[in-house]
Amino acid sequence: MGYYRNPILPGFHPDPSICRVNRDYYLVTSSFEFFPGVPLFHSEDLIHWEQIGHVLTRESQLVLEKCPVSGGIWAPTIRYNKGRFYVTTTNFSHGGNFIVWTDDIDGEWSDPIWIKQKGIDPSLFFDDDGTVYFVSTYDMPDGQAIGQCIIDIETGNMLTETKIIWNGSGGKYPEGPHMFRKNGIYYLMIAEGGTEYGHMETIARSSSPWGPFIGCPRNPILTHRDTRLEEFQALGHADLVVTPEGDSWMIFHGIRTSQYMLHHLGRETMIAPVSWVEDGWPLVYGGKNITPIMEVLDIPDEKFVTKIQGPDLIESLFLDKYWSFLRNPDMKSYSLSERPGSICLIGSKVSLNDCASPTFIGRRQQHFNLQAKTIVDYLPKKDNDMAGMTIFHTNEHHYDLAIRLCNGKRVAILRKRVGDMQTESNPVVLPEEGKIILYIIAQKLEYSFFVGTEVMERVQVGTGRTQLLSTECMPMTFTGCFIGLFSEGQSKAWFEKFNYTPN
Ligand code: 6LW
Repeated sequence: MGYYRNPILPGFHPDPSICRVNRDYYLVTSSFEFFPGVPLFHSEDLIHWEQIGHVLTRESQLVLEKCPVSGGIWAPTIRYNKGRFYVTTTNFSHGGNFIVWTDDIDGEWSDPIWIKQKGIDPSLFFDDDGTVYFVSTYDMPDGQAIGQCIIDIETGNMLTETKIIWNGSGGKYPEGPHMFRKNGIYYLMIAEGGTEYGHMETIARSSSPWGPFIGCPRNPILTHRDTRLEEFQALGHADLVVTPEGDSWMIFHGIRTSQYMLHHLGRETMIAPVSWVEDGWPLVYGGKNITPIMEVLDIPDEKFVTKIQGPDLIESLFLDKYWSFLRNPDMKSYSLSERPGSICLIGSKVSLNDCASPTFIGRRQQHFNLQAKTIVDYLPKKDNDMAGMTIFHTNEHHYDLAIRLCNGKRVAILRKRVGDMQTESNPVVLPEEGKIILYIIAQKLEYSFFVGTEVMERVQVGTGRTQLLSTECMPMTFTGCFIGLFSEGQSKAWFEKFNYTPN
């Protein structure tokens, strides 16, 4: 009996896709308005994952200018064929569907090869005869279906018209399609029901990649839509991978609610074993519900399963793989050279309240309970200058522990922006100069914000409910909370170290 913990990629890591090369697994997730785009992960055991970088690291690959909240990069697919990795995805706010490729998974990826077929959630299927199929959602006058064409993988040219190949099992929003071939049969797996609480995964099969596709009699093969108390909800948007030993596993995303029907960490990547039963259809985790601790029998290789992982101490260095900017950053606003061991954030007129690219660098919040801490050297010069640490979901939903001037004095305040409301806490007066320590303590229902110095006991500045940074409390968002550093106005803020410690 072995155990592992879901989610395998906690925090805002939605729309996962996976491929295998020999004994190495690679996984990508969507990134929307954040830059770099498409986080890229590696694993040797499907359970432990390490981020090795991003796929879209240049503005020539990823234009996010004026990208709205949850615009930008929607669902990606990663595939490997004849020595080359491919990722196809959608820039929802700039250009549509495209493919990038690399022959070195640790190196740079190509510039986009644009694909004319519309829709979202593109995927690639390389058939044994060398044909390359491009499949995505396809908008019809009366709804959405799954559309497919054949493409030239070198040029992206469509070699056939788009053909509707399946409408799904009847759920709304058939999307997230992936085509597989097993024992000569073509399987088409999709998500339906929308990415909220009605989300589900369904599958169909045919003797031809063009259909007709007949749905699995046990559809949906994965859902928590009818569960009331399961911690995980909104399961769907899956991809499949087969181990070298021939075992099948399914990755998908789901949410962990902080309280009834509210979540603030975004959609998180999970995994479950799949068995192919006598009727030739897949059975996910034996038909059981997906749980935080997964029990797995008969693992062919013990290394696939690890005992329950304790929380890891994540001490992030700056500008390493974990960190993201909002939209395309002006790199003149960031400097690692001014003071060794510090990052300098130079503010601008753009604030966290703007749908633009403020001076901000953040990492995904991946745990309900944690402490984040940073040390900042910051002397605001003007009344509107401020810098500090933020819990950021969108430009209309963020809590900012900020240092600013108030009646000529340097103070710490908690600025809370929720929708069309904004409040500022009573100021905590700080020493006129010297480094300040900022702390955020996150719990499932509440964030607490503190300030201190090497000599001053930390003082609470304010609190904020996770409820009001939850996806359900804002216009559509597909992302999740970040813990970030920011600077607004002309003054320079030097941040030293950044500790993210799950409790
Ligand atoms: C993704 C699609 C979806 O492209 O949400 O609701 C989109 N379903 O599958 C963004 O995650």
